[in-house]
Amino acid sequence: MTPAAEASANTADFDAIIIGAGMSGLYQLLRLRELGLSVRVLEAGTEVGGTWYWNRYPGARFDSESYSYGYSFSKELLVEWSWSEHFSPQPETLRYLNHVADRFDLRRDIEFGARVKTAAWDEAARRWTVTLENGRRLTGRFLITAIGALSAPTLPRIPGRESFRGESHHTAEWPKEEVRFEGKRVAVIGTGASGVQTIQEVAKTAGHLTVFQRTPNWCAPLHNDKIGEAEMQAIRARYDEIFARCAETFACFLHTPDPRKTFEVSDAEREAVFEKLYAERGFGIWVGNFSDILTDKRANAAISDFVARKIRARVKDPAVAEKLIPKNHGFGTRRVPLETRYYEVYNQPNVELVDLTETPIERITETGIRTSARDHAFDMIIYATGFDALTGAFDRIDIRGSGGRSLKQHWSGGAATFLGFQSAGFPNLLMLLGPHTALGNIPRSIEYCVDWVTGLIGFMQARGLSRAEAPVTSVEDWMRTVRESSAGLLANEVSSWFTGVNTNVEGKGSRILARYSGSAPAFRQRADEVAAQGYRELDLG
Ligand code: N01
Repeated sequence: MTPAAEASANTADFDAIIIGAGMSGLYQLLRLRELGLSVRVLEAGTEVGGTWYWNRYPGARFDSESYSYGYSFSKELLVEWSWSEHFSPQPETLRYLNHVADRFDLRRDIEFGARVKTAAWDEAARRWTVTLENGRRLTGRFLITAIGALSAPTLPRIPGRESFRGESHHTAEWPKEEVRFEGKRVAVIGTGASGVQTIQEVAKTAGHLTVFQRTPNWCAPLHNDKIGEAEMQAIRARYDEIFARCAETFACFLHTPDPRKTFEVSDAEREAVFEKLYAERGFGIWVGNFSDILTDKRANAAISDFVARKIRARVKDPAVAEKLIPKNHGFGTRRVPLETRYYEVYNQPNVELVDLTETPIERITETGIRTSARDHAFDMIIYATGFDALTGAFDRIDIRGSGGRSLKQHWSGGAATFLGFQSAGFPNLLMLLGPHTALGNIPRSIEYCVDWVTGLIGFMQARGLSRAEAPVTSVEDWMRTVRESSAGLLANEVSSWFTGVNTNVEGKGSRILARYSGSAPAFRQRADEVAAQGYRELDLG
């Protein structure tokens, strides 16, 4: 046999290849099996779980309510599973996803330790050829990416990083073995949602913890609590109501915005609303607040001032409190980390805050971190430095569409998609949580996207169609909606992954239209219309 013939004989062929066995990949597998398709899921990790497999850093947990976060598609699953906390810790969520994989017998179609390196569209065969890092090849009619929006971890570009002789871990690549902090001098770089959760946990046992903060974030209390059996029973009885609520809210959380504007009420009433939200569980203070806090500067200043006062009240040293209060962006214009005694950590004698705007990091040394002020010695450095969000996981696979066009190249000035599901020039590539899909409470978005993709494939199957591509006109149309829905948001003026900025990634230093900021119901309405009209906005053949 010629090498080419041999390669082709060894190439397993499927109706659909799914990349990733996280929450999206698992549910997509289940739905495509129902259509009778042959499916192979390729998972880089050694277990199911995706985000909840990789992010095992200390203190990792949901910050949307557990019972609004789990899958809703199976009544049996809802009945048999108990959440032990209002905001489930990572080990429990990983157990849950393993339970789902077992319950629906999903593992037999999942290949673990299978990291996808390249994917190329073959127009003549109307198939994708996928190559793994180990050299194996597979082909599939459809290629479905279930690779997550926040799954490509990034390390800071600080000189000397490789020279550090102690332990170092990125939060999203945390080891499976237990990592202990007792008696150790630990550094955490980064104060986003991952950093905040890590810091408040590590501070409990570390000999000394130094937090390196470049930009403080506006954090609000999580108010987590245990869920007893009786309370879980009551939650089970309300599942229909819970998911119906998630389906109607802006970002699929349980909290609905107050329809009033910030200054429509008296000063006393406004203060009382803020106090109530600050004392309540979850994201209410962000997404259940007065309707104009994210668009009106004066309204935003009011809630920012309220949270700043809380920080000052909770942090004993006024100079430290001031460093923890954001000065270059308002409350909610970046992702709000939810915290549990985070600010009190800075009252502990074993915790120190280094403000990198005053004393930037110059380099990592063999023994620790050198700032412009001095050398800090460490046994461990934790990088809570985030992700190449939204497009990073795509960029890490060499994806080639029609005529060998590279997706990374195609998106180099910013991604362009039709509803986040497809990009022009990449037939039969279907993206779950692709750029410009509605995000919010992620599993709610996942279930919708998987159902939509399943609907499209079922539609094509029933009509003997084998090729689907979003034409440029449809992409342009959706991108117009994306632009319009983002107009007037204060978040547009702030650098964060919301606006596509990651200073650790070449070419991602400036703000772009990185995500869809309209409501989830509006997104679903648009995508439902596309389906109801027979996917006329796609080129099907
Ligand atoms: O990442 P981030 P994350 N030198 O990008 C700093 C989701 N999530 O992993 O702000 C010094 O928010 C960076 O500083 P700056 C959630 O959607 C969910 O924390 O760029 N510092 C920032 O402080 C979240 O939004 C959950 O100035 C550097 C931090 O690192 C998203 O994931 C839990 C630096 C990165 O923060 C990402 O959160 C956790 C450098 N060179 C995460 N480079 C839950 O649902 C970066 N930083 C519970």
